[in-house]
Amino acid sequence: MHESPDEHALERILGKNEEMAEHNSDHFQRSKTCVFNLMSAPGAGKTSLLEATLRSTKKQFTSAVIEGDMVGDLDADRIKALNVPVYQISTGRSCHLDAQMVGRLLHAESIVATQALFIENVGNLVCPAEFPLGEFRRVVLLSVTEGDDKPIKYPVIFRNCDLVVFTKCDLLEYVNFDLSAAEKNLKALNPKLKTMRVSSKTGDGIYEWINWLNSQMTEYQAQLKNEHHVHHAAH
Ligand SMILES: Nc1nc2c(ncn2[C@@H]2O[C@H](COP(=O)(O)OP(=O)(O)O)[C@@H](O)[C@H]2O)c(=O)[nH]1
Ligand SMILES: [Mg+2]
Repeated sequence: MHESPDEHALERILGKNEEMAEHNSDHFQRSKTCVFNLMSAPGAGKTSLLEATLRSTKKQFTSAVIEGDMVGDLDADRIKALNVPVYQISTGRSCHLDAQMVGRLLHAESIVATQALFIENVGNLVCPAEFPLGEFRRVVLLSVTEGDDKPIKYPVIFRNCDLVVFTKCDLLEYVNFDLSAAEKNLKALNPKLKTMRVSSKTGDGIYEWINWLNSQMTEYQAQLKNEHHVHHAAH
């Protein structure tokens, strides 16, 4: 069977993105910046989780944020209100961030200086999955209002991530979301995948999430020290 020209073009674009992502990753390693790429469907609670995280971790580590959105800077304003450095990327018609867009910010003062960099990707469960940005860890949020079948419908993003955070768990009693079925579906895709349950509204699970962030940052620094390069587990 012949591949269509479109498939060749897509392969080229993805290959170029991989190269750029490697380049970004090298820069982040030099400045010892531990990068988390947060992905989800629109409205799953990425900005809310970031707000809860930034409020609770001010004394633990320094943070900066990149906000990816097709248009507007509403989320960036929410982060700015917490006095955390934030950089907006408007993707226009593109439904995901790519490594080149992130690459333009590699020398930004607060990105070079920060210990943790959170990248809020464009809300979408399809396209961001194929475009690594140079991150150390990839996190996918799945809100309990979306349905426990989403890992089956969007396998690529859930297979290629390090952690799935079930969000809005305060709403569990109002929705038909079978957490153990969702976990089973995720383990079928990736047996090593870690999951956790949070509510940014009540604060439940936030402590465990922040512990996970701290453990990943410690691992990142240890890898940099011992091996002079880091492993991107999920890609
Ligand atoms: N009940 C509840 N609502 C939440 C929670 N987290 C976010 N939301 C709401 O969900 C909507 C989308 O949240 P947002 O953080 O903007 O999602 P994003 O588009 O993924 O960044 C907002 O109305 C939030 O108030 C939560 O833990 N519980
Ligand atoms: Mg948001």
